[in-house]
Amino acid sequence: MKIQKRRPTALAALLLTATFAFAGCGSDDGGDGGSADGGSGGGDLSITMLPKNLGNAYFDTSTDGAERAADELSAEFEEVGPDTASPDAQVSYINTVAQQGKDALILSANDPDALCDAIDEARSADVKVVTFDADTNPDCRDLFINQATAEGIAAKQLELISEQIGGEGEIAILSASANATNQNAWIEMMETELADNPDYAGIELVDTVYGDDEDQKSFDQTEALLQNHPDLKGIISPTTVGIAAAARYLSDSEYKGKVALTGLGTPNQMREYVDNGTVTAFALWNPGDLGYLATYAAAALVNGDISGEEGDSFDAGDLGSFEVGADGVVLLGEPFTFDKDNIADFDF
Ligand code: RAM
Repeated sequence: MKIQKRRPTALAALLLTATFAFAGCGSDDGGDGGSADGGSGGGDLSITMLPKNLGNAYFDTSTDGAERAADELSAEFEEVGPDTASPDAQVSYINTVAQQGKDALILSANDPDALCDAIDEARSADVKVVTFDADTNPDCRDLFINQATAEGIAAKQLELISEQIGGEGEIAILSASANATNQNAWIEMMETELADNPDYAGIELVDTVYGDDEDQKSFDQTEALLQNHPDLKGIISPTTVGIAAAARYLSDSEYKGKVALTGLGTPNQMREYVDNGTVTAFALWNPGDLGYLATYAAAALVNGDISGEEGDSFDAGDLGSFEVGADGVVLLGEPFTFDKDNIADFDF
């Protein structure tokens, strides 16, 4: 079992390198994977964060945001997690949180159903459970902190690929794991939109493959896609791990600048490929804000400020006040597009 106790991120907060175009777009502290020499805070509130997997820059940034919120709330905070993004690997961490009697668990779920028994037990032991990034079934957790609407995320990626391939031709999707609730919701909406929206009549989705949020597997799947579909015009990768691996493959191949690549990436991982012309534009939200918001939501549940009912509202520090929507969902904002004109303004 891997446990990462991370230092407070007050220093990282001071090292903000730019004023960003959207709220609270903070800087990553480098995400070194953490050290075992001290958790943050030490107050009455104890919070564990469980990402899909460790070693993913996206989750390093969401954990930094969560830890910053935990510092502000004087909460005890730790990040735990598996190396592989699989539901089985997450179960033992949830069991441990229940046994430890933590106040709250914040997790990005690797499966909508498979974790629910373990989560039920944790909730019976009075642990408040907040999903962020990738949800479980709504009845299994207290709240879901959603980065942006699934419709908005799907629409943005289609808009980008359509622009990049001139509205015509074959495209493929390189996703994360086959069970990922978040990627699957976005893919389903992209499929519906491709079928229904006349603007996309010239675009054909010919394949969807899974790199499991593993760098090498995503790289190999990119190569296979290009070999299997010689007429491929573009790839959408709705995962930060997938898009970075696909960009690395394309960048050193004959397809650079010929096969378009877009999706969801972090500016720090994609910068090189935007600079060298492999990628023109991609999207994301600020994972740091997402972790920060999830932590304030967890604290509001634990403190009894909210129960998770629709219409409940709570304060989320720098990000302001948020309201719980239908099905216990709290929405962070809208996806944001990064390109060569703005990518230098971001550091995460
Ligand atoms: C990866 C993970 C995460 C997803 C981002 C876009 O880091 O799959 O769940 O939200 O990509």
